[in-house]
Amino acid sequence: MTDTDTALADLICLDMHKFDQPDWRAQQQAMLAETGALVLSGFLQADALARLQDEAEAGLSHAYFNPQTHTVYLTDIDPEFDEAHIRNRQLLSSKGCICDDQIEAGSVLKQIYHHPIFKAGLCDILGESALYPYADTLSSVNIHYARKGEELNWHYDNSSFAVTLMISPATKGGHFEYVQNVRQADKGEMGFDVTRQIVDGERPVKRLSLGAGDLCLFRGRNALHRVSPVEDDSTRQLAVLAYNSQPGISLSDTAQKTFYGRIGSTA
Ligand SMILES: O=C(O)CCC(=O)C(=O)O
Ligand SMILES: [Fe+2]
Repeated sequence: MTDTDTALADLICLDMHKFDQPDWRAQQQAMLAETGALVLSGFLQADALARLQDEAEAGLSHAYFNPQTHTVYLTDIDPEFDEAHIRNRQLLSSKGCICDDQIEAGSVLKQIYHHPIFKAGLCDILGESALYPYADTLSSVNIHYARKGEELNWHYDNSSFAVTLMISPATKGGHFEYVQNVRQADKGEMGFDVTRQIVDGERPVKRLSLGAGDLCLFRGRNALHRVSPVEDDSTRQLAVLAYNSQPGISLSDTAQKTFYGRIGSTA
Protein backbone atom coordinates (compact mmCIF):
# COMPACT_ATOMS: atom_id res chain seq x y z
CA MET A 1 0.00 0.00 0.00
CA THR A 2 1.29 3.48 -0.86
CA ASP A 3 0.88 6.66 1.18
CA THR A 4 -1.96 7.87 -1.00
CA ASP A 5 -3.84 4.58 -0.49
CA THR A 6 -3.44 4.97 3.25
CA ALA A 7 -4.80 8.50 3.17
CA LEU A 8 -7.86 7.41 1.22
CA ALA A 9 -8.42 4.48 3.59
CA ASP A 10 -8.56 6.98 6.47
CA LEU A 11 -11.51 8.68 4.80
CA ILE A 12 -13.49 5.93 3.08
CA CYS A 13 -14.09 2.24 3.78
CA LEU A 14 -11.69 0.93 1.17
CA ASP A 15 -12.12 -2.65 2.44
CA MET A 16 -15.73 -2.62 1.32
CA HIS A 17 -15.62 -0.11 -1.53
CA LYS A 18 -12.48 -1.10 -3.39
CA PHE A 19 -11.77 1.96 -5.48
CA ASP A 20 -8.16 0.78 -5.75
CA GLN A 21 -9.08 -2.56 -7.38
CA PRO A 22 -9.84 -2.91 -11.11
CA ASP A 23 -12.12 -5.96 -10.66
CA TRP A 24 -14.29 -4.20 -8.15
CA ARG A 25 -14.47 -1.12 -10.39
CA ALA A 26 -15.60 -3.27 -13.33
CA GLN A 27 -18.35 -4.87 -11.22
CA GLN A 28 -19.62 -1.47 -10.15
CA GLN A 29 -19.57 -0.23 -13.72
CA ALA A 30 -21.77 -3.15 -14.76
CA MET A 31 -24.17 -2.48 -11.91
CA LEU A 32 -24.46 1.22 -12.72
CA ALA A 33 -25.01 0.42 -16.39
CA GLU A 34 -27.84 -1.94 -15.46
CA THR A 35 -29.64 0.16 -12.87
CA GLY A 36 -28.69 3.80 -13.56
CA ALA A 37 -28.11 4.27 -9.84
CA LEU A 38 -25.47 2.97 -7.49
CA VAL A 39 -25.51 3.40 -3.72
CA LEU A 40 -22.31 2.58 -1.85
CA SER A 41 -23.54 2.15 1.72
CA GLY A 42 -21.15 2.97 4.52
CA PHE A 43 -18.75 4.67 2.10
CA LEU A 44 -17.32 7.13 4.67
CA GLN A 45 -15.31 6.10 7.71
CA ALA A 46 -17.10 6.97 10.96
CA ASP A 47 -14.71 9.71 12.09
CA ALA A 48 -14.60 11.31 8.62
CA LEU A 49 -18.41 11.35 8.65
CA ALA A 50 -18.46 12.98 12.10
CA ARG A 51 -16.04 15.70 10.89
CA LEU A 52 -18.08 16.26 7.73
CA GLN A 53 -21.30 16.56 9.73
CA ASP A 54 -19.67 19.24 11.91
CA GLU A 55 -18.46 21.13 8.80
CA ALA A 56 -21.90 20.93 7.19
CA GLU A 57 -23.64 22.07 10.37
CA ALA A 58 -21.32 25.10 10.55
CA GLY A 59 -21.99 25.91 6.88
CA LEU A 60 -25.77 26.06 7.20
CA SER A 61 -25.88 29.65 8.50
CA HIS A 62 -23.91 30.74 5.37
CA ALA A 63 -26.10 28.88 2.88
CA TYR A 64 -27.86 30.67 0.03
CA PHE A 65 -31.60 29.98 -0.15
CA ASN A 66 -33.48 31.36 -3.11
CA PRO A 67 -36.77 29.57 -3.81
CA GLN A 68 -37.24 29.66 -7.58
CA THR A 69 -39.29 28.08 -10.31
CA HIS A 70 -37.97 26.02 -13.21
CA THR A 71 -39.22 23.50 -15.74
CA VAL A 72 -38.32 19.81 -15.46
CA TYR A 73 -35.99 20.40 -18.44
CA LEU A 74 -34.18 23.29 -16.67
CA THR A 75 -34.42 25.36 -19.84
CA ASP A 76 -36.29 28.52 -20.84
CA ILE A 77 -39.93 28.44 -21.87
CA ASP A 78 -40.70 27.14 -25.37
CA PRO A 79 -43.36 29.44 -26.89
CA GLU A 80 -44.51 26.57 -29.17
CA PHE A 81 -46.27 25.12 -26.10
CA ASP A 82 -48.75 26.82 -23.80
CA GLU A 83 -47.88 27.78 -20.22
CA ALA A 84 -49.57 24.82 -18.59
CA HIS A 85 -47.94 22.21 -20.86
CA ILE A 86 -45.37 20.05 -19.06
CA ARG A 87 -42.70 21.52 -21.36
CA ASN A 88 -43.28 24.89 -19.69
CA ARG A 89 -44.85 24.00 -16.35
CA GLN A 90 -43.12 25.92 -13.53
CA LEU A 91 -42.14 23.90 -10.45
CA LEU A 92 -40.77 25.42 -7.24
CA SER A 93 -37.44 24.38 -5.70
CA SER A 94 -36.53 25.79 -2.32
CA LYS A 95 -33.40 23.98 -1.10
CA GLY A 96 -30.26 26.04 -0.38
CA CYS A 97 -26.52 25.45 -0.66
CA ILE A 98 -22.97 26.51 0.09
CA CYS A 99 -20.35 26.62 -2.67
CA ASP A 100 -16.85 25.33 -3.29
CA ASP A 101 -15.19 28.56 -2.10
CA GLN A 102 -16.97 28.21 1.27
CA ILE A 103 -15.57 24.74 1.90
CA GLU A 104 -12.06 24.45 3.40
CA ALA A 105 -9.30 23.06 1.18
CA GLY A 106 -8.48 20.44 3.86
CA SER A 107 -12.10 19.32 4.35
CA VAL A 108 -13.07 15.66 4.10
CA LEU A 109 -15.08 16.46 0.96
CA LYS A 110 -12.19 18.08 -0.91
CA GLN A 111 -9.70 15.43 0.10
CA ILE A 112 -11.99 12.78 -1.40
CA TYR A 113 -13.01 14.90 -4.41
CA HIS A 114 -9.38 15.43 -5.51
CA HIS A 115 -8.00 12.04 -4.50
CA PRO A 116 -6.34 10.36 -7.54
CA ILE A 117 -7.49 6.84 -6.59
CA PHE A 118 -11.06 7.97 -5.96
CA LYS A 119 -11.13 9.82 -9.30
CA ALA A 120 -9.58 6.90 -11.18
CA GLY A 121 -12.21 4.58 -9.68
CA LEU A 122 -15.01 6.97 -10.66
CA CYS A 123 -13.63 7.16 -14.22
CA ASP A 124 -13.82 3.38 -14.59
CA ILE A 125 -17.26 3.08 -13.02
CA LEU A 126 -18.65 5.94 -15.12
CA GLY A 127 -16.82 5.00 -18.30
CA GLU A 128 -15.05 8.39 -18.52
CA SER A 129 -11.42 8.73 -19.58
CA ALA A 130 -10.78 11.65 -17.19
CA LEU A 131 -12.68 13.85 -14.73
CA TYR A 132 -12.00 17.55 -14.15
CA PRO A 133 -13.23 20.10 -11.61
CA TYR A 134 -15.24 23.14 -12.74
CA ALA A 135 -13.06 26.06 -13.85
CA ASP A 136 -15.14 28.48 -11.76
CA THR A 137 -14.61 28.83 -8.01
CA LEU A 138 -18.16 27.90 -6.94
CA SER A 139 -19.44 24.80 -8.68
CA SER A 140 -17.18 21.80 -7.97
CA VAL A 141 -18.07 20.83 -4.40
CA ASN A 142 -21.38 22.01 -2.92
CA ILE A 143 -23.38 21.15 0.18
CA HIS A 144 -27.15 21.22 -0.29
CA TYR A 145 -29.52 21.90 2.59
CA ALA A 146 -33.26 21.26 2.80
CA ARG A 147 -35.21 22.21 5.93
CA LYS A 148 -38.88 21.66 6.78
CA GLY A 149 -41.04 22.09 3.67
CA GLU A 150 -38.03 22.61 1.38
CA GLU A 151 -37.45 20.45 -1.69
CA LEU A 152 -35.68 20.03 -5.03
CA ASN A 153 -38.48 19.64 -7.53
CA TRP A 154 -38.71 17.23 -10.48
CA HIS A 155 -36.01 17.71 -13.12
CA TYR A 156 -33.59 16.10 -15.56
CA ASP A 157 -29.89 16.83 -15.08
CA ASN A 158 -27.85 18.42 -17.87
CA SER A 159 -24.84 16.30 -17.05
CA SER A 160 -24.82 12.58 -17.75
CA PHE A 161 -23.88 11.59 -14.18
CA ALA A 162 -24.00 12.95 -10.63
CA VAL A 163 -21.94 11.98 -7.61
CA THR A 164 -23.51 12.74 -4.23
CA LEU A 165 -22.58 11.99 -0.65
CA MET A 166 -25.28 11.90 2.02
CA ILE A 167 -24.15 13.83 5.09
CA SER A 168 -27.36 13.69 7.06
CA PRO A 169 -30.74 12.48 5.73
CA ALA A 170 -34.01 14.04 6.87
CA THR A 171 -35.71 12.01 9.56
CA LYS A 172 -39.05 12.46 7.75
CA GLY A 173 -39.50 13.22 4.01
CA GLY A 174 -36.59 14.47 1.88
CA HIS A 175 -36.69 11.28 -0.22
CA PHE A 176 -34.75 10.94 -3.46
CA GLU A 177 -37.37 9.72 -5.95
CA TYR A 178 -36.88 8.84 -9.62
CA VAL A 179 -38.12 7.10 -12.73
CA GLN A 180 -35.58 5.92 -15.30
CA ASN A 181 -35.62 6.25 -19.08
CA VAL A 182 -38.42 8.77 -19.26
CA ARG A 183 -36.82 10.84 -22.01
CA GLN A 184 -34.08 10.33 -24.61
CA ALA A 185 -32.23 13.65 -24.53
CA ASP A 186 -29.77 12.76 -27.29
CA LYS A 187 -32.58 11.84 -29.67
CA GLY A 188 -34.61 14.93 -28.79
CA GLU A 189 -37.39 12.72 -27.39
CA MET A 190 -38.78 14.73 -24.46
CA GLY A 191 -41.14 12.15 -22.94
CA PHE A 192 -43.90 14.70 -22.35
CA ASP A 193 -46.75 12.30 -21.49
CA VAL A 194 -44.92 10.17 -18.96
CA THR A 195 -43.12 13.23 -17.51
CA ARG A 196 -46.47 14.93 -16.86
CA GLN A 197 -47.94 11.79 -15.30
CA ILE A 198 -45.00 11.48 -12.90
CA VAL A 199 -45.10 15.15 -11.91
CA ASP A 200 -48.86 14.85 -11.30
CA GLY A 201 -48.35 11.78 -9.11
CA GLU A 202 -50.12 9.42 -11.52
CA ARG A 203 -47.27 6.92 -11.80
CA PRO A 204 -45.28 4.91 -9.28
CA VAL A 205 -41.76 6.19 -8.61
CA LYS A 206 -38.70 4.51 -7.15
CA ARG A 207 -36.92 5.72 -4.03
CA LEU A 208 -33.25 5.49 -3.17
CA SER A 209 -32.62 5.03 0.46
CA LEU A 210 -29.50 6.99 1.43
CA GLY A 211 -28.08 6.88 4.94
CA ALA A 212 -25.44 9.19 6.44
CA GLY A 213 -22.07 8.46 4.85
CA ASP A 214 -23.47 6.73 1.73
CA LEU A 215 -22.12 7.64 -1.72
CA CYS A 216 -24.51 7.70 -4.68
CA LEU A 217 -23.76 7.65 -8.42
CA PHE A 218 -26.77 8.52 -10.50
CA ARG A 219 -27.48 8.93 -14.20
CA GLY A 220 -30.00 11.76 -14.18
CA ARG A 221 -30.02 12.98 -17.77
CA ASN A 222 -32.92 10.79 -18.86
CA ALA A 223 -34.20 9.82 -15.42
CA LEU A 224 -36.78 12.23 -13.98
CA HIS A 225 -35.91 12.78 -10.31
CA ARG A 226 -36.55 14.97 -7.28
CA VAL A 227 -36.00 15.34 -3.56
CA SER A 228 -39.41 15.41 -1.86
CA PRO A 229 -40.13 18.07 0.81
CA VAL A 230 -38.62 17.55 4.26
CA GLU A 231 -41.49 16.85 6.62
CA ASP A 232 -40.07 17.50 10.08
CA ASP A 233 -37.61 19.81 11.83
CA SER A 234 -34.53 17.89 10.62
CA THR A 235 -32.28 19.31 7.88
CA ARG A 236 -31.32 17.13 4.93
CA GLN A 237 -27.62 17.76 4.20
CA LEU A 238 -26.02 16.33 1.08
CA ALA A 239 -22.74 16.98 -0.75
CA VAL A 240 -22.61 17.15 -4.54
CA LEU A 241 -19.21 16.31 -6.06
CA ALA A 242 -19.44 17.78 -9.55
CA TYR A 243 -16.98 16.83 -12.29
CA ASN A 244 -16.71 17.46 -16.03
CA SER A 245 -15.33 15.15 -18.68
CA GLN A 246 -13.49 18.13 -20.25
CA PRO A 247 -11.15 20.66 -18.57
CA GLY A 248 -11.85 24.41 -18.39
CA ILE A 249 -15.65 24.26 -18.12
CA SER A 250 -17.48 26.84 -15.99
CA LEU A 251 -21.12 26.83 -15.00
CA SER A 252 -22.82 29.63 -16.96
CA ASP A 253 -23.06 33.03 -15.23
CA THR A 254 -26.86 32.79 -15.34
CA ALA A 255 -26.87 29.40 -13.64
CA GLN A 256 -24.36 30.56 -11.00
CA LYS A 257 -26.47 33.63 -10.24
CA THR A 258 -29.61 31.51 -9.96
CA PHE A 259 -28.22 28.67 -7.86
CA TYR A 260 -25.67 30.57 -5.77
CA GLY A 261 -26.83 34.21 -5.83
CA ARG A 262 -23.41 35.35 -7.09
CA ILE A 263 -20.82 34.66 -9.79
CA GLY A 264 -17.46 33.12 -8.88
CA SER A 265 -14.14 33.92 -10.47
CA THR A 266 -12.39 31.65 -12.90
CA ALA A 267 -9.56 29.78 -11.25
O1 LIG B 1 -30.11 16.01 -3.43
C1 LIG B 1 -30.05 14.98 -4.11
O2 LIG B 1 -30.06 13.84 -3.59
C2 LIG B 1 -30.00 15.05 -5.61
C3 LIG B 1 -29.56 16.38 -6.13
C4 LIG B 1 -29.84 16.54 -7.60
O3 LIG B 1 -30.63 15.87 -8.19
C5 LIG B 1 -29.12 17.58 -8.34
O4 LIG B 1 -28.33 18.34 -7.71
O5 LIG B 1 -29.32 17.69 -9.57
FE1 LIG C 1 -30.52 16.24 -10.33
